[in-house]
Amino acid sequence: MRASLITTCLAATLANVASGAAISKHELLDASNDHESAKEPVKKLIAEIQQGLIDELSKRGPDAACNLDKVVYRREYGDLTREERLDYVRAMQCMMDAPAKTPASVSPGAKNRFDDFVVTHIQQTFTAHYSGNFQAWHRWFMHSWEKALRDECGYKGYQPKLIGRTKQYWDWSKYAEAPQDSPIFNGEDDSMGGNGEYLPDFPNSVIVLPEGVTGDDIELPRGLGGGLVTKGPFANMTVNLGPYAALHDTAPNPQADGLGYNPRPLKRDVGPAMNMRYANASTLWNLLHKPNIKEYRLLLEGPFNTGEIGPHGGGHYTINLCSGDPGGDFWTAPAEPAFYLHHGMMDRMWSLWQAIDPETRHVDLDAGAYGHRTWNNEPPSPLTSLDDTIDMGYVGEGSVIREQMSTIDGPHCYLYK
Ligand SMILES: *[C@@H]1O[C@H](CO)[C@@H](O)[C@H](O)[C@H]1NC(C)=O
Ligand SMILES: *[C@@H]1O[C@H](CO)[C@@H](O)[C@H](O)[C@H]1NC(C)=O
Ligand SMILES: [Cu+2]
Repeated sequence: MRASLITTCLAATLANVASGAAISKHELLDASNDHESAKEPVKKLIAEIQQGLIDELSKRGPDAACNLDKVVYRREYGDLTREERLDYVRAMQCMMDAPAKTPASVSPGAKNRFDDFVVTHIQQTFTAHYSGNFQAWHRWFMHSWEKALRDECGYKGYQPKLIGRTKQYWDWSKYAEAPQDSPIFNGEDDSMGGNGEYLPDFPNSVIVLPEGVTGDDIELPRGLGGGLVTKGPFANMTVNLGPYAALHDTAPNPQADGLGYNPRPLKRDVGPAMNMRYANASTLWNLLHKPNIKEYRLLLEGPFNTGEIGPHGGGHYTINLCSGDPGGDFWTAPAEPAFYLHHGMMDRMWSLWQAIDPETRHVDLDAGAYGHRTWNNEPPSPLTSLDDTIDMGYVGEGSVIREQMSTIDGPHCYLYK
């Protein structure tokens, strides 16, 4: 199964790589003006959908479990105040300092509370991606993260109307031309840490098509880092788990399941190429116009075994495919501090898309091959149902998919700004 997502780092030296020149912002924009021209229409469309959600909540009475008075908002990371960002960083570091709940017999690599989340994700990667529970599972995973931050680390970002809960998100389109300079990766003390140190001789990212699949491999310019993260709160952070997939220059995990202890420093190669190619403003526009969950998922994640990886893959791999460690490894991705901002955006887009046609989109899970219990229905499995359970392992309580279909019903009461 590993083969289906194989990516390699071609030891290529394209002219711009050898000379160390950064990819030009204009080169990318000139390739297509979609991103630029989609920015305003997307903003308007999202504002309209959000207004609809507010109207809906304002019709609910004072006794409703979720209404306009109770709802909380999750905001874009760059839109938080400095104090809010610092509190988020502090709470995440507190999770890294707290003991793991996962027993060493389950995962010798789980060294702290932050790692518990990585373990659960690695264990369930093949049933929680390209599968029917993908979005519901990650919505609950995010909720569990937020709850642990609040209950175990005193995270304050939960007061209604003052501060969004976590699920601060990263609007992919907002910094697509230069994500390395965004408030998320700029290396300031209120960021998720800086880019990796710039390594001049560094491979590009190549998405290799599996044998038998027609089309060309997709090669994208490397990012502007490649080495260790040396700035910001997560400089010198130790990654304990994974990788599961092969990463450039990273020793394999001592266990085949990726759960062994493999301490190493955080690495990134953040840059615009991946972000612009897969997660620009026109991508958001296209996503919001998909007529059903099957087509939505096909754009979000790309058709299986093709070079298209959609904004889900594009956001992950903006940290970089081959050298982002652990950001480039699908399985170990939650060990990358920016993971939760990326999946906040995933959850935001799903909730906005759902709100366009709630009657259908809060119940319809059939996403074709992506609607089954296993990854791309391999090995063949039943379709996911709303009654299927969600297991969070040592992270926290489980749930049921039905409870995850709306952000303003069941256990949830939040909107995105
Ligand atoms: C990271 O580690 C290096 C080498 O041990 C040290 O020189 C540097 O000050 C550390 N940086 C931070 C931000 O802790
Ligand atoms: C923006 O994303 C779309 C996919 O949603 C892609 O087809 C297009 O080429 C991207 N634009 C740029 C400038 O890369
Ligand atoms: Cu995931």
